[in-house]
Amino acid sequence: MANDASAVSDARSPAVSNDKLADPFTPPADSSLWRKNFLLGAATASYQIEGAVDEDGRLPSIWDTFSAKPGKVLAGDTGAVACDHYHRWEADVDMLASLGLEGYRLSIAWPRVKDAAGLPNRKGLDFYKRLLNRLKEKGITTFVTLYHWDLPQHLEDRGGWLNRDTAYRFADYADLMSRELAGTVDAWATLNEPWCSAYLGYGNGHHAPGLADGRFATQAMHHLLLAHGLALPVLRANDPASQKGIVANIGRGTANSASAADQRAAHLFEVQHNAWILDPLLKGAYPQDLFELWPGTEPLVLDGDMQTISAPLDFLGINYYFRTNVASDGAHGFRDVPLEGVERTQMGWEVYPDGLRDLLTGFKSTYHNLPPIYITENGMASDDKVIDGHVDDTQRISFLKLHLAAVNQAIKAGVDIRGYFLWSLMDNFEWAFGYERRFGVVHVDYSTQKRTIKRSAELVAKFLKERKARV
Ligand code: IFM
Repeated sequence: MANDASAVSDARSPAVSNDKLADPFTPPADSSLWRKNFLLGAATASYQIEGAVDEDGRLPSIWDTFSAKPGKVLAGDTGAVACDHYHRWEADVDMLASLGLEGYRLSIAWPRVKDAAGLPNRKGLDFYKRLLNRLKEKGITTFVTLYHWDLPQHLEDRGGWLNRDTAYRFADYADLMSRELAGTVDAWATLNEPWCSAYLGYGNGHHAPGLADGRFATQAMHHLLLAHGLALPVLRANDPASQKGIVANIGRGTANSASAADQRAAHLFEVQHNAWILDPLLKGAYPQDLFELWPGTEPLVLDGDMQTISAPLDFLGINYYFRTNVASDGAHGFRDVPLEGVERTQMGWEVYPDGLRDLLTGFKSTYHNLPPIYITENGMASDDKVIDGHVDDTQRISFLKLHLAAVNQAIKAGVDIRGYFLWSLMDNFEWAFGYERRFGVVHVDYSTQKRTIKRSAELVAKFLKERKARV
């Protein structure tokens, strides 16, 4: 691990920043990222880029409803138009291919492909067929997420993820999609970040549908994980050649002091962010510490549910962004203690690549059945501006280099990591923060829909070209 740590500081050394203008991105010659089979791609999600929310029979989603409510999204933004990707998908695929990106992770809008009676909506299905066929023609590896938060509103009206039936409706939806799209999808992810759906959507109300109750959060999580577990065998039966997995966001919690109480607080932070999802998936049980943190919130679990949830995965998608420094709250929990003098992004999130390495190596020792990993999201928001036709997103270039160095260290420490997706291909609708926060490696001018390749994307493209040219 000593060598690994020095590799991180090497990546942050003055030598790197002096090199900024020449090439501040390309990984060192001994990095595993030079391996040609290490997939490098970019990710997006349906509601964040597609727009066209009422075209071709698309039904309302919980995010249409939520974002229409005053005060829920910054500046009253909604996904109604977003990046207009529904109409501009061909040019967007050309742009992706022109950057040499090898993988594309997209999500399907459930309300676009089924009508309220649960019957297929051909026009919506055709959109994804065209898109995936074109990606395949371009030789791009396709990762498709079935649920990236845009639940059909009519299902929310019947209780959403608080209603066990939604898990069965999800399995039906997975059945339709995998029958229709088999052969064009290299990897299926059932859910994106169930932590966000359950905790932000039902626990604190910051996301759609905007409910706030701890018991709701744990029950919604159980139904989300059940939905995942019910969908897996369906995907396996309909599309045996593809990989099947799930995507979890993970958070690093560090203790504000060496005191036992603060160490415990950091542990509980990670239980709440990571073990809450990973333990049921990989150990077949919820972590009991979660219910010390949130007493009385045990979900209703029926016989057989945990076996369904913990069926083997072909891959685990990991989304990582930042760490949280915490101290004991003096009772059963933790409180955030923001650190001074650390580098932060436009979101206020700390730039902390070591957290990614440490979590990945920690998971390898905690979960003996840890599946192969793809980093399905990593990136940062910055207030990027187009100046003379260019976007010089210096902080993002350094961020990506540091996080890819952390991934390389985890690989060298024995974690089986097979690829990395930039979040995001282009600036998009950043949920409760609307369009103000720009996560893309491509800039989007929302008044004209003009795309401008940022410097970070140019450098990633340069690296991919060099890697491809190597014999
Ligand atoms: O934009 C989101 C994405 O939809 C899910 N993961 C985190 C990203 C940045 O907040």
